[in-house]
Amino acid sequence: MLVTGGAGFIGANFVIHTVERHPETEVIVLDALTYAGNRRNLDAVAGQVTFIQGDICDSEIVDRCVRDCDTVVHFAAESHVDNSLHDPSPFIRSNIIGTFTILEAVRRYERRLHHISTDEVFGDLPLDSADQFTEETPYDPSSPYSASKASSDMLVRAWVRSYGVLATLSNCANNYGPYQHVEKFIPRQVTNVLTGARPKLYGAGVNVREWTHVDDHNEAVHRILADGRIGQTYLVGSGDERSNKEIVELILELMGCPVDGYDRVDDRPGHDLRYSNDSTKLRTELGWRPRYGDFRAGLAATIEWYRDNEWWWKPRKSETEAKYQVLGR
Ligand code: NAD
Ligand code: TDX
Repeated sequence: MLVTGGAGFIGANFVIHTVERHPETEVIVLDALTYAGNRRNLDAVAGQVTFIQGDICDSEIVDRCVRDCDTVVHFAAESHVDNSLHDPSPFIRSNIIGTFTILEAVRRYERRLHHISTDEVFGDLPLDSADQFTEETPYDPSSPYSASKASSDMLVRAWVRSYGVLATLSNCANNYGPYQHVEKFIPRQVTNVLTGARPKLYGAGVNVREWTHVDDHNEAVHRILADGRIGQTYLVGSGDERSNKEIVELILELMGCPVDGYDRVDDRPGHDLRYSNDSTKLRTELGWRPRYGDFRAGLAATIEWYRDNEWWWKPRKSETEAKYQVLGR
């Protein structure tokens, strides 16, 4: 199995999960080690996977890797909305050209592909409504990041239909868990508290996200690889929706701080209001259920992970906050 982006947050957790629960699978990781990738995310499986540092836009490397595997699980992407608003170009390159390069190799060698995507391709939902995204919701991306992911999904669908590529797709909402980069919402606030800084809430903090533990997302990917129907899209989501304000207050409470100890900063331009996935298809067709039903407990464990692994996040904290200072957030 070739795992692109296997040194990033979700990809590394996927590789660890795969080595632990599917030891018969031989894993090759292809990752460019951008600012978001970290070889040490794979320390737990050192010696058990093959690591290749390379760019998914490099057709020679991709060709060699795809030729040597049966299945490709494609996580590699530029993944942070704020970065895409500041400079969209790496998003166009890695997310669109990179996915095109993977698709051409998969087509050439007739390999099975699973493409990892996001619910952000659907745009957003009204606040305080019961609406949900489904597999049939029309695409309506808001940010350069989500537009580039929507483009990559469209390429995968076209390659399935026109060339018979054996691909499935999944679109998950926000993930949390260990090894998530400190630029993202939950790790940023937790490491702010750990470094004596105040959490930063965009705007009024009313925006709502659906939070899924990274291991639940990865279990869904394994179910789709095992029994998913070719050409199909599966939405992944825990059903646990929370406003950003609620999350910041919960982090502060769990870390023993006053719950109003945060700053309000400028809002993100084009900020999506609410995400919520209807994952009925994944649940009924493939029997998936989230194991991390208790968000509070999952968040507490994630906070503990960041407390115990300062060596992992500390070297990236100041450069990340310097980027936010440029953005005024
Ligand atoms: P991440 O930024 O933590 O990791 C991305 C990885 O891809 C890094 O290791 C990076 O080095 C690698 N990469 C980037 N560009 C590359 C290139 N051109 N060639 C090779 N490697 C490259 O991202 P993540 O949060 O783990 O997200 C993984 C995937 O899941 C992405 O496709 C993202 O769109 C999707 N997704 C993320 C979330 C979330 O909440 N984080 C939710 C739904 C979907
Ligand atoms: O400091 C912050 N303060 C804040 O209020 C940060 C970094 C974020 N926010 C808000 C913005 C969002 O409403 O928190 C929410 C979550 O922000 P992000 O962690 O940047 O995630 P989001 O933009 O929702 O996108 C995430 O989920 C879908 C991932 O980063 C994407 O890769 C995934 O596709």
